[in-house]
Amino acid sequence: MCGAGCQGAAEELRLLSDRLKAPLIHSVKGKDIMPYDDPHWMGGIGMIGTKPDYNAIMHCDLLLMLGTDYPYSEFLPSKGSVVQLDDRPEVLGRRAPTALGVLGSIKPTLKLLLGKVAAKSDTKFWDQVTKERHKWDDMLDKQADPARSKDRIHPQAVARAVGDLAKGDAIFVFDTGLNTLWSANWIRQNGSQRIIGSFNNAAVGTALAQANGIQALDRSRQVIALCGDGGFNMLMCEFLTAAHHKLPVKVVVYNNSAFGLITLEAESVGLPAYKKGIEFPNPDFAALASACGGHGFKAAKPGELKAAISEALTVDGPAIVDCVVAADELPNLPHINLEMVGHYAMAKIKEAVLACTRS
Ligand SMILES: Cc1ncc(C[n+]2csc(CCOP(=O)(O)OP(=O)(O)O)c2C)c(N)n1
Ligand SMILES: [Mg+2]
Repeated sequence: MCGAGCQGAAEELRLLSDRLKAPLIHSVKGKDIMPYDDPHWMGGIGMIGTKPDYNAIMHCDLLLMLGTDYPYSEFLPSKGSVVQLDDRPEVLGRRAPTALGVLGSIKPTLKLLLGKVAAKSDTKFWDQVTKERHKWDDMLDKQADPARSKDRIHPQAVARAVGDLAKGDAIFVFDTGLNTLWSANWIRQNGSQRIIGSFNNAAVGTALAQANGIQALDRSRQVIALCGDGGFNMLMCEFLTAAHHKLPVKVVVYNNSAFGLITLEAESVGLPAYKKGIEFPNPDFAALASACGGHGFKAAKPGELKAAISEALTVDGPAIVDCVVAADELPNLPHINLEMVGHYAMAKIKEAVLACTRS
């Protein structure tokens, strides 16, 4: 399991993976280290991840945690068949009980390890995870197909279109919310692209500001901020900064007229979502872009999506693409327990009762 501490160690990771016949999985902060399509790179874990990887973590003989302080312990083994390697001593054993904690940087330590570790020949576990991974990818493909609905754009299709149309060395900046799940699960990075975000803080609204900072450091590189509408509205003034300083950032807004993740968070603990506080009207984002001195595009129907994104990516200067997306889209849950199902059902019942009693 590879985190951001594995940056620069892709070659050693591949060698170790081949030697041990061990699938490589990653935290979202480690996602950009290898191409999505590399057969070693099986995907992410947790909500930004896959069911095959959840199964792999829970059923492996040994989990090797490399340069990661992944915080969601419920997605990690609880029984201690874990060896953790990191150059931050305070993270060793912090998220999951470890059989062994090793202090060291990833690349040099993997080089030492490769000199000692014997090759395995049994590919059963590898084959199983690979097979499940291909099935999972097929499902993701279907969910992102722009032709899935005639009149509605599904947010997965937005992420996939941005990923497919971006330049080979683009930098994607993810915001926080449901949109993080769409971007992180559906963008297929190529190994040279970078992915940046407020991943530990999960600070909503910061993607565009980060994108401006990145673009100011390197004006030649394509920088794409993928924002929720709530997050964009919180810090929309940063688009003016982009226009003022001639930073050609591209902003893709997932427009669901809501703080989408908050609905899900409420329902997952059995509370009815407080729609008055969650839903909101939006400005015309394309008009806003022009008013600030940038370029504005809008996609409200599936047929408009690719053209809007591709024009925004090729236009000279900062641009916003307003993507009107289905607001009722549910993310894939790689692992569900009965308690979660119960809470969700309870929230839905409460919402139905409230809807009847209020009318
Ligand atoms: C600065 C900040 N404020 C509030 C939150 C809590 N929060 C997490 S996700 C979210 C909703 C974001 O809504 P939006 O940007 O529209 O994204 P969506 O979930 O709809 O994709 C909020 C308010 C946070 N993480 N950070
Ligand atoms: Mg939203």
